[in-house]
Amino acid sequence: MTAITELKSKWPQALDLTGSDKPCRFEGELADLVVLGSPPKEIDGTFYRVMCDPFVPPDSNNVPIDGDGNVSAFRIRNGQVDMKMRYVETERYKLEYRAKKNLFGLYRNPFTHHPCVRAAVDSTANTNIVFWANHLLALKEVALPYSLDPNSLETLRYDPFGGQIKSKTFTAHPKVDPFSEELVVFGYEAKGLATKDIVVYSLGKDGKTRDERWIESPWCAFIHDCVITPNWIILVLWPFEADIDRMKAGKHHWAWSYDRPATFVVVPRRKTTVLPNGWKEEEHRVYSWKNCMPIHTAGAWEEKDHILYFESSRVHDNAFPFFPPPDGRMPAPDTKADYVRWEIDLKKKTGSTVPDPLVILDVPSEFPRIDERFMTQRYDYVWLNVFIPEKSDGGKNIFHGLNGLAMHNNKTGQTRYYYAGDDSVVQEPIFIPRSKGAPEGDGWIISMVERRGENRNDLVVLDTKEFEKPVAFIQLPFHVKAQVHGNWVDAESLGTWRSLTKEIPDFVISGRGALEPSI
Ligand code: V55
Ligand code: FE
Repeated sequence: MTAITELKSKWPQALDLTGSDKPCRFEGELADLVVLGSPPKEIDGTFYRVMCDPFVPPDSNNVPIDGDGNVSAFRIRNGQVDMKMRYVETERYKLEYRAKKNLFGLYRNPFTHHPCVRAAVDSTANTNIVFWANHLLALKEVALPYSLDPNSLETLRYDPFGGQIKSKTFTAHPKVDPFSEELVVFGYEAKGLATKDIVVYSLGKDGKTRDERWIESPWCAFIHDCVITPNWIILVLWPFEADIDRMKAGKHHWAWSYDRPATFVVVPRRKTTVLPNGWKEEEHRVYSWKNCMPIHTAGAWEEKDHILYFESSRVHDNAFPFFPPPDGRMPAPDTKADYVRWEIDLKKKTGSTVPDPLVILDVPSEFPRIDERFMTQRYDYVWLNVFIPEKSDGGKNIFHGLNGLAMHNNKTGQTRYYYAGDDSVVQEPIFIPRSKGAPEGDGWIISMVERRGENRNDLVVLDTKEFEKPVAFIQLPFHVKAQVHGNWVDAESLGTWRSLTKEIPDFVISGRGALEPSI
């Protein structure tokens, strides 16, 4: 008999395509999922998430962040949950779906793509799902957004803001300012591949752009996330460099540089921003620390008119070893990671170094999220995906073993943990307020949990009042890949209620059942 291990598929046996990261590629829907416990009746809305899920076997030299965006939606209402999954039908996905093989080579390197697809948009739309100005945006920082139908998840169009956006790129981490009711956006490599052009602007609720500002980046850096305060946007530059010649040689877009510091570019959000200390209206300022990777931000605030604070996760080395430095050096396997608070004094000259950040949580942590009704203001609560070492199922490294969630109170310094169980890993925590006017942090956290042993997932619901003990598990009968990011959209924002799953229209009962009236 032929053993199953003797037969090979056309999928590369890469680390990011096996085990927990094996392709999902599923599209479909499930009405009324099995739930353990009960999702609170007050929860009414949809959780959208996206995973990086290559539809075709990727180029074996490609990196784990370049798979097609596969979106899941979970509609929670009256304690009952429907789900739907569908790929974002990007130009790239449609071309490769038809060809049934990869036509795009390496991440963000058009020189490695098949010549007949070079004119196509090279976005996988795989990083974030954000609802703004009545568009459900599927985002990838290398290009402009795709918009999706929030109920059918059908892909509607590329560039839904109708050509107002002059940049070629749009961050996957735009930030909503709930006070000014703006979506604050940036794009880098904004005028094309490996350019130093950055654009910053806001989108009103009407979907119109305003306060557009173009600046030059200190170098062509990887700029994944940002934070906002009422007056400033801070861009977080990772120590990678892009290089056209390297791309032309068929190699990666990015190489880590041990000579570059993590760098923060502070840009005034508006022309009317009051600028401290002789700062000219058209200026931006650049501050840096040491070589490290502050991956994702939580939030930021202003103090005393000239001090900015923001918090982020921090890995003390290259967290993307698939983009090594030119000499190929790999990060130490015991690389430290933590969650920190940075301080930027705007009275300090551009080019200066910021002090060592304050360590808020000395555990490997990622995906920090806050109660985003307070974005731009000082907050007390932050939720993070963490590695609880004493509970770990056998020393998995920090990039593959985030086995719990933390809820940290910045005011009291107290941290509460939710541990997902042996053999389980947890994904980004998303906050849902208990009601519109609920105090900061009062509500629920939802997070996708992977049950490795059972090869399936649960969506966990935690009450922030009793964080250790879930109130519900929403059970998936199959395995989904880890999400990159997700967001909650309440029912009111989505407008007229429509079902996420199929509906059974009214019909006339045939009367042909066993107990029909003629008996
Ligand atoms: C990240 C993820 C991306 C990407 C750039 O986590 C940065 C960071 C999933 O795609 O394109
Ligand atoms: Fe991200």
